[in-house]
Formats: sequence, structure tokens, C-alpha cells
Amino acid sequence: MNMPVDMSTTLGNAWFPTPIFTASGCASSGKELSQFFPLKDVGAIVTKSVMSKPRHGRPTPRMAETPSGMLNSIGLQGPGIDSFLANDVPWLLEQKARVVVSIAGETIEEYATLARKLRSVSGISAVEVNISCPNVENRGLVFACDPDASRRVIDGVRKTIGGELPIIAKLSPDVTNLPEIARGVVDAGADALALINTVLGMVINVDTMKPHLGGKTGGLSGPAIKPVAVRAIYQVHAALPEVPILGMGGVSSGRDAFELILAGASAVSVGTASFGNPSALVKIQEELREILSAKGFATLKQAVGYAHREENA
Ligand code: RRO
Repeated sequence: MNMPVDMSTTLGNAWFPTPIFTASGCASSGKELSQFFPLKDVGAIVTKSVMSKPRHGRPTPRMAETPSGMLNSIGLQGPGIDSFLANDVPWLLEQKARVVVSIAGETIEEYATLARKLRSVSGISAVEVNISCPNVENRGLVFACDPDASRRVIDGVRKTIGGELPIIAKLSPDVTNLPEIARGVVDAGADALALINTVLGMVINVDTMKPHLGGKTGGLSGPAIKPVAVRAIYQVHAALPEVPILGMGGVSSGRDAFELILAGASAVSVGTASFGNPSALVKIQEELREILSAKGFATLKQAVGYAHREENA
């Protein structure tokens, strides 16, 4: 018989019964997935990054298949924060799901406005501050590519939202010195880090000889980026071992989730895999439980960052 495993985890002061979460943007606010499993059965629902106003997103086509991956160019389509808070959050709380609200802005002030609106909302577990959306008009607007801009966004959110709600800063792997950016946002008040957003990529249709995506470039996700995620999580956990990481990037099995945990993730989001199998989160959660038990871990926490231990011995 398998040994029972305590799968619970924490990100800042937020507690979750299991470490498997949805990935922002891949399950909207969870309504479709709720047809396949009760949302309260997974660790948390991380909602699609929401902005202050409703938004149509980028021109179509917005998706492209690539070898072992998928390219998206959604461009922050969404209902805007007021509709989201009136409709999506109450529905998720009715499902007894744990909710991580992801926010995105074009300016530091927009992030602060969003934080102000979230401050009075009860029942949410944490806020993910997405400073790394690749699908913006101007790469200069990708805050997570610039240490100073990253810090200023997180500082503004922290000052506005108060001390209670944990802040998870979502970073981009498309930078030279990821630990430097990570350290900056933690100093500015982030309690945890989400690693990684999609990797900037592009597909050209060789029949039409033009860029395939309406937005030309897009974010690469799926199995192709798992080694990038493992590297990013490992590097940041080595530099900041006390800072919890919500890991994501190409996870489609319990073994993949375990790999990110060994690198240093305290929780793992599943995104692209849910498009092929809407029950992927539940499958991955059970596989992870079995692997942890088979490896002799009584708690998930004992496995977090395990791959670093030999180095330090
Ligand atoms: O909406 C998007 O196009 C998008 C976002 Br906000 C993000 O953070 N990452 C991504 O791959 N796409």
C-alpha cells in the first residue's frame, strides 16, 4: 500500500491542500473545466490575467501549433476587472475553489488601480501580478524584462493592496539575469514568484510566406519549454531559497510536476496540457501523489528543491 503524503503547500501566507493549480490564461475562470472535475479538488484556480477595462485582444489567428508546443497571441482578451469581480470571483467561491486572481496592466498606475479594487474582495487566496505578458504591442511594455520597471510595479501593488494578500510576481524567462529580476521584485514586496511565462516565439507560414499569427509574435508553451522552466526555477531557487515558487511550463504528467518541484517549485500550474485533456490536472495530481509516496516523501514540502541538496552537502 502506498504511504499517505501530505500534499499541502503555502505561497506566502496562503495555504493550499494540494500543489496542482491551473495556469493563468489556460482555463479562463474555470467554468469549462468544472464540467470535468470539482474545482475545489485541485490546489487553486489561477484566473486569466485581467485588466482594468474590457479588451478584445490581438487580431486572429491567435494560435499556432509548433513541434512539442503551442504559440499563442491572445493579447489579454478579457471582461475587465469590474465584470470579473462581479461575476467570476463569486462563482469560483461558490464552487469552494481557492482563487488566485491574476492582474495585468499597461502602466504602473493601472496595476495599482487593480490592486485597489482587489483589496476589498474577501475570499481570494492571492494575487498574481503578471508583469511578463509577451503579447503586447511594444516589448518596452514587458515590465519583467527590466529590473527597475519590475520593482516599481510590485512596489505600487504592495503599497496599494496592504500587507495581507500574498503577491505572486509572474516573470519572463526571456531575460539575461532572471535571479536579479527575482531579487528586485521580492525586495519590492512580492511574497512568491510564478515561473515561467511563455517564451517569445514566431511562426512563418511558408505557403503564404507571411507571419502566421495576427500579432506576428506569440508565447510558446507546452512540452517544448519544460527544460527552460526547470532551469529558471532551479536558478531562482538557488539564489532565493526562502522564496516560494509557483512553477509552470510544459507539465503534462506527475513526473513533469515532480521535476519542477525538485528544481524548487512549491506548487505547479498546468496549462497547455488541459487543452488536450481537460482532466489533466486531476490525473497529474494523483500521479504526483504516487511518485512522492514511492520515493518515500511523507510531505510535498520535503521534496521542494531536493535536486539542490547534493550540491550543498
Ligand atoms: O493574453 C495573452 O496573450 C498572454 C498572456 Br496575458 C500571458 O501572460 N502569456 C501569454 O502567453 N499570453
